[in-house]
Amino acid sequence: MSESSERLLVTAALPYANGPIHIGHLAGAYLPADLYCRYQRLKGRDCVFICGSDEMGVAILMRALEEDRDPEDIVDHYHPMIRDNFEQLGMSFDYYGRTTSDTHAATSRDFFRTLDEKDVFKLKTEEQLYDPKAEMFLADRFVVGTCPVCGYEEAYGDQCEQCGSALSPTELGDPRSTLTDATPELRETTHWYLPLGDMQPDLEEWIDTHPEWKNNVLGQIRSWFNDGLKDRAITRDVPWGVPVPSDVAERHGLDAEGKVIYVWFDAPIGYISATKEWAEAQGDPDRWADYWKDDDTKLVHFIGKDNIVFHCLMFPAMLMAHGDYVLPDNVPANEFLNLEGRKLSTSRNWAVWLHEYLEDFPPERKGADFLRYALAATLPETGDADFSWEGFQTRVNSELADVLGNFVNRTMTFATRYFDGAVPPLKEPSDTDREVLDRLGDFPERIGAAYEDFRMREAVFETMALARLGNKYFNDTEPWHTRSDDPQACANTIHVSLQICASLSVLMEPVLPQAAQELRQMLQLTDIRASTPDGPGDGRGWDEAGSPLLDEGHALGEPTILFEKIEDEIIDEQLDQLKEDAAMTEPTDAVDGAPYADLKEEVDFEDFTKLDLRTGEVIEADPVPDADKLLRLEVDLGFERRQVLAGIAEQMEPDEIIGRSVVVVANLAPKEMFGLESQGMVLMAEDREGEFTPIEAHAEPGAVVR
Ligand code: B3M
Ligand code: ZN
Repeated sequence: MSESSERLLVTAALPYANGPIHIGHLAGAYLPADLYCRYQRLKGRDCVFICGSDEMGVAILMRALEEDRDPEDIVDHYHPMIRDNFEQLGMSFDYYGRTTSDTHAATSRDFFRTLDEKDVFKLKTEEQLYDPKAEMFLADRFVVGTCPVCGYEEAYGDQCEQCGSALSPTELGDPRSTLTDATPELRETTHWYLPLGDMQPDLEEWIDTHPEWKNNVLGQIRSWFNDGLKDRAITRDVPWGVPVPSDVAERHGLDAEGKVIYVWFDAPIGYISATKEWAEAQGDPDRWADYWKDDDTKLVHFIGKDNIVFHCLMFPAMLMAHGDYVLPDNVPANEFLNLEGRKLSTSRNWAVWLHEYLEDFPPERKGADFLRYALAATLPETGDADFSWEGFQTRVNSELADVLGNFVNRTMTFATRYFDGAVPPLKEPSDTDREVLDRLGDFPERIGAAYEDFRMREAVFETMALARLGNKYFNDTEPWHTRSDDPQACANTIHVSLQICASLSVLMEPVLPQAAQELRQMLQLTDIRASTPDGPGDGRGWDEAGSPLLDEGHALGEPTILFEKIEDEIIDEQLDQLKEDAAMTEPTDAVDGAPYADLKEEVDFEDFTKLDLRTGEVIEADPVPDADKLLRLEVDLGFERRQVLAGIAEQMEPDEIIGRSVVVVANLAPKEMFGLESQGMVLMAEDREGEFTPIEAHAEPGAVVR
């Protein structure tokens, strides 16, 4: 961001209030956003950090139906839980709202009305499936039936889990309502569409002005553009959501009854409504508009990669069409976090849930700092990353305790024991002393540049580098020797080390806010600007932390142990618990008990010889936009190349399959999925846990398999 900007408005994706939050959520959006905001506040910038619960939409309704509760009960249960967990982990939101608020309903409906009056939307009338028993239309996941592509009988209305094809509910054979099991009937219904297709040129032009965005983000956007944006329905016939305004429906001679605004239309508007509520709470109700309507605002959305299309294309399209609002300046989306080498999964309960983590590692024992640090050091910024309990322990013990904690502790202990707990004077500093103070001066800018650029891992690494520098300096100057040989040299070492501690207490605050406070307490360092919205906005801050912050003779407080190490048993317990919970949730995980697939009917030899199996080498592999499960493979069969779509994207990275020698069904009728033709099939072994392994041929491409 440019230095000249007057104000920053930072948002983190609004989590669905339909379940607890896990570390994957934290690493995707919330922690990087919080690091960024705390840094900006320490810089003295006007930075407002907005978040809240996403409480509308089908995700909430599905959960309510599963648990046989009202949607209101679901969100009333999870909203406070999520909000409190965030607070315990130190997320420094200026405001945490919820999309069931009156302000939100009014703001979304006004936005919808404005766009309707500007004739931005298209209206389309189509036949959709209707459940006569439940008396409602069956959107997306409320209907199952037979997949027209692969014949799988439990395909959902929006997607077949077996072959990954994107479907629409009316394409299913033998459709059934998941609500009542009734056979749905076709009924006509009219919906509002956002014509993203028509808006593509404007969006492309705008995206072109942001070559500085992260590669993973621009890559996804380009692939959406290449496929051509499609119009998106932005209303639904479901009984939970922000109601379509009746006057808007009447304008078109329609009845708004039963129609709600699609959750991905209202949720991003939630950022605006939460900013309004924040301004209201500040006693300055109009102030929200400064952040949304003044060009001197930089709007930054922190999200996980699954939300890119909504924040980089759909919401900006809405904002452009409206005309009164600023567009995002950056959308630094993160990739996914894995856990112990496996994909995090809510349904398989393969996750570290924040509410459970906080019980075992409570904030009072710096559980928040531990997790913030361990995650920040491994954020999935450029590709997927892995969290492991052993890695967590190493970060805490070998980095926080052994490097940072140790440096602070030896410095404080020396100052207390040998210098009466006061900052000794610096006199005739040696070259080493001077050089270290010089180098200290570079840290704020170096760490800051990484934060500005959304390279959070690097910022954390550079912060730790200051503690390492401190330790090395302490070792090199050997104050335990100079204490008797050369008392002034010893005083100089402790003086300089204390200055490094003081600077660290500011520079480490974004990632370690608890330890930073405790360290300042030890140093009795006051007059420091807060990194949170509630603390003092004036005082010394980030830039001042490059120069000595403590005066000679300044009285220090009592030394304390900054970080307690984590014992092996604690880590083993976490691992056992994780595996136990997953096994309980997914009994088939225990392979011993999992059923073997039934044998199919007998075929004769002639039938078998009809299959033409060939070996091939995978030359290219890339994700298929919109299809979470599919990889597009380019396979060399020796005599020709084939494009094959394989439903393995959730199990394998493209890199893992490129270069492998595989077996291809070469005479399978081609079929189209997601606008791409699949010209064959790559054979995979599926084990009882549902894991795929490619059948490897180790023969030259084109060899006949029989
Ligand atoms: N609730 C999806 C999610 O939690 C959605 C984000 C809304 S951000 C405006 O990933
Ligand atoms: Zn299918």
